[in-house]
Amino acid sequence: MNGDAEECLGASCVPRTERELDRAMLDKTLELAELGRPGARPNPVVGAVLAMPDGTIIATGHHVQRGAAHAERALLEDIVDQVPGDATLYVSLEPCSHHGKTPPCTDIIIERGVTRVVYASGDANPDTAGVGPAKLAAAGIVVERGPTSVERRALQQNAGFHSVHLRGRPYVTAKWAMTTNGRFATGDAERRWISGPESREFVHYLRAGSGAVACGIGTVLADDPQLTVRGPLADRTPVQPARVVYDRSLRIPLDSALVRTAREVPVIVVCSHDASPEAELMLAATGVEVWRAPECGPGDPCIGASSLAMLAERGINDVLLEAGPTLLDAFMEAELVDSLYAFIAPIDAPASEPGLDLDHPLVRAALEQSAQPSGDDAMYHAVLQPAWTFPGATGD
Ligand code: AOF
Ligand code: ZN
Repeated sequence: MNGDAEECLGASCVPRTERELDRAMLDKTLELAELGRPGARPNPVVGAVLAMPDGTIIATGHHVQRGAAHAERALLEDIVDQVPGDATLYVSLEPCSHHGKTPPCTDIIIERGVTRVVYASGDANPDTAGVGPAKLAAAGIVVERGPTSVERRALQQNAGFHSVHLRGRPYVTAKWAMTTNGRFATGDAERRWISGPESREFVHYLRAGSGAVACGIGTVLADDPQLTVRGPLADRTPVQPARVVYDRSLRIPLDSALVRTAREVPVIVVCSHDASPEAELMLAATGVEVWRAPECGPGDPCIGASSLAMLAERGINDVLLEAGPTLLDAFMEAELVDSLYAFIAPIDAPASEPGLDLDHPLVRAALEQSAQPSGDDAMYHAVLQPAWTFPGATGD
């Protein structure tokens, strides 16, 4: 058995056709939820559908932006009359029951006379977890959770949100581009980029959905990156991701692009507990936040769990790790890579260039997946730590 809705044995069980409708409608809520990316960050992306038993969709909604109406409320506020008695409200996340920046969704669901609610995954936020469904059920509403396979996809859709609540740290996605022989540099002064324009545009989409983009000091010294969302997505990204640099001994240059723009988009530099106080003062004067990792001493890459917990405390659910081979390897060794995107360009580079061996566990994890074309590159995506495996996740 795959864990999905059980075989229909008793008189009270839901007929297969109805379950298929539930699955299709929940799939639709997951699609709608994606429209909220990147605006909803750091809130979860959520979609909602109101449908009749014959599959007719009456209304849809999604959570557009933090502080704006939740998906269910956005949908129900658009409906002038009472909801038809036999309609079902489908939501990709359990309806909330708490007062946050917006009022509880349970209130409007009850007010509008909804009789059945089906949701895809639970909400890990302790302010509301489990309370909404109980409140709706107490009001006489039929409340069901969807099939496990949809639930797992819904959890993965908000992996960072669930990660922060259930593991106390952000979800870490490693991204890198390499040549067919695993090199991270072309060795060709004429060719700056390894991956093509389509891949680089996709990386801006990944950045926009992340609360922070991180790299190591080696990348800053070699490439002087900005790590911001640029291009067409920039206007749709209400809050740029923070930039995080793992820089044990505070070598980051004061004239680097990151430091120069630290007052526009936050820069957090993670260093060892004994890094130079003078360097810290100079960086602080430019608006950079220097964070001393308590467990990080000489020779350590300072990537320990405490620095990730610090990012979670700052409302960062997802970290996109755009690091070179050394830091990527350290994260992998520490079992801190949750998912990855690898872009492989159809070129070779001299073996003397830095890179990862093709049998490195990260590269192997990527190459085990089937490739998707991304312009001339091949894109590999692997999930190493699915959100439904987090302790306490509803889909485990
Ligand atoms: C829902 N539907 O569409 C979303 C939910 O500050 P607030 O009021 O926006 O509340 C944010 C919390 O509400 C968030 O942490 C999560 O627990 C839940 N998000 N819930 O019923 C939605 N976005
Ligand atoms: Zn809500």
